Amino acid sequence: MERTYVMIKPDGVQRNLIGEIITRFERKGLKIVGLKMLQMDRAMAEKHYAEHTGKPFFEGLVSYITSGPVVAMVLEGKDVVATARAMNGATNPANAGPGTIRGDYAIEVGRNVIHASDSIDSANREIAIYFTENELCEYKKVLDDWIYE
Ligand code: DAT
Ligand code: MG
Repeated sequence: MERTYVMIKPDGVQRNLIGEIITRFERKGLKIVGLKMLQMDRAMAEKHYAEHTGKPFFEGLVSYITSGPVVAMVLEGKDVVATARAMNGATNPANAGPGTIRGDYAIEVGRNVIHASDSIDSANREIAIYFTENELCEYKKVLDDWIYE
């Protein structure tokens, strides 16, 4: 089953959105297979956002993402990479539709509350930054048969 990396950013934690956001993914039917809170340091931020190194917003992005604890999670489900991206909404909350996390809870691109991997390759790379193999749980839920046919 496909996995993706999702992270509630420091503003999401500070704004008391942890429960709200996790609830959305749970209610969708996605399975949480890894979950923890951590404080990112600069090295971790540079690794996570390596593709954006040198861009005008990079320094602001690193300082924002290291400004407080984040909630890191791995979600599992059919097409979960695309599904989590769709649930998060557009990168700039101004373009994120209502009903998406960024559309409902954010205003500015530099405070957009949530991250999700943009491809299966990115997901594998990002999951490995935050989680060891034994921190990820493989388990069956009784509702699985009511979510998948
Ligand atoms: P996403 O988080 O939707 O995958 P991204 O990978 O293009 O978007 O960018 C990573 C983060 O960097 C994004 O969540 C917010 C910030 N960012 C992106 N483009 C930006 C811009 N033009 N100005 C300021 N911050 C930006
Ligand atoms: Mg991205």
